[in-house]
Amino acid sequence: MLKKKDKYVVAVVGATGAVGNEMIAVLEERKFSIGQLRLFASERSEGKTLEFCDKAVTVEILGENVFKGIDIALFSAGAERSLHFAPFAVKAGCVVVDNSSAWRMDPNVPLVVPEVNPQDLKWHKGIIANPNCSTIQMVVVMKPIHDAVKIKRVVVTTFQSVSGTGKRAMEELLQQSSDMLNFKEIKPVVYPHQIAFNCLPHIDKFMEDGYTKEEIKMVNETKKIMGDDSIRITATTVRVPVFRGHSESVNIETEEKLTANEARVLLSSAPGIIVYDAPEKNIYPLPVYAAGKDEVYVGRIREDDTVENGINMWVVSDNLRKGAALNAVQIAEKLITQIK
Ligand code: NAP
Ligand code: 3JN
Repeated sequence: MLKKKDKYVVAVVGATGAVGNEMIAVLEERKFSIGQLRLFASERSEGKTLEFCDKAVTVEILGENVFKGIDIALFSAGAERSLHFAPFAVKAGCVVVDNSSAWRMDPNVPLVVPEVNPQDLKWHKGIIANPNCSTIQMVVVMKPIHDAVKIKRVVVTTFQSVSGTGKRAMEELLQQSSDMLNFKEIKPVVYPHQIAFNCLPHIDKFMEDGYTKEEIKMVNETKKIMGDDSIRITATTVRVPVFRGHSESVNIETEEKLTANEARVLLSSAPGIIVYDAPEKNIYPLPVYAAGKDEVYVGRIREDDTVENGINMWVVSDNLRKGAALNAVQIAEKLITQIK
């Protein structure tokens, strides 16, 4: 179990990846009380160094016996690695904050967004799961609305950037964009189709019922985090040629009426949210402005009069920060403040 210390030994597993890189940056920026930072990746990264607080830290190869002496491990090396290695970390006395889908729906593992369900951290047994990026930015906005007027149903469509797929996908968008502009042939590798100048209604694999796994994740994770199985949710997830920042069109039906103005006031005072909503001045959230920021941006708030109590909004956040690295570091920060 985690003990109160002045400084902690923290590990980033998957340190060389898009999320891992961001975790290192967020730990530094937020001055997390770190005595030693350990970085892990695959054999491919052996000998590499990454910078943390102006010092080069050597990347180590992940293994079952590496966790002795580590207090907190932030995992982002994929679900397979999390499933296999997290139990070894816990056995060595480490608390794992896992960014993958491996443990999210395990009833013994809390799935936490600090603005929404920090109370769930109290019952962790060594592993805490970080939700999917698209779920995180949506539940941050749903929480104050649910508390005020109870949400009955949500219809969400996402517009997800390529950084959600990782480093290779970012390189693919760059390469294809350049090839297109130079009249060269496009060769899709990471995605099944061209991503430059295109939209793909396909994130993660297709399930038997025609939904994608990403869509199912959004539905199941939202109910678990909100602690309410009665909320009905349907999702369509789309990959768009944006480097960083996921956008979502969210339609919410509530038990009681919430006007657009009331929603603006309510969301403005909620933690982690910035209401950016003045369409008459062309002011609405955009991924290019949300990139690199910590908050969830909400705009285009309008009433939906096709149902008794409905509201539409446009929600944008940096998927690598609040959607992944920042949320994981915030969980770790909350954990250490809760140690008695
Ligand atoms: P990425 O850029 O492809 O990076 C993958 C990382 O995992 C690299 O550091 C890689 O190390 C490491 N890795 C791969 N295989 C490994 C192995 N056998 N042993 C040790 N390390 C290994 O991917 P990413 O975008 O950072 O995403 C990483 C994971 O984070 C995803 O698979 C997903 O589970 C999770 N994720 C979560 C969210 C979210 O919504 N919360 C968003 C994105 C990603 P090498 O460089 O040595 O190959
Ligand atoms: O595609 C996105 O925008 C988010 C991707 C998340 C992701 C990518 C690969 C594997 C996940 C995730 O967090 O759900 C996973 C996974 O762990 O299953």
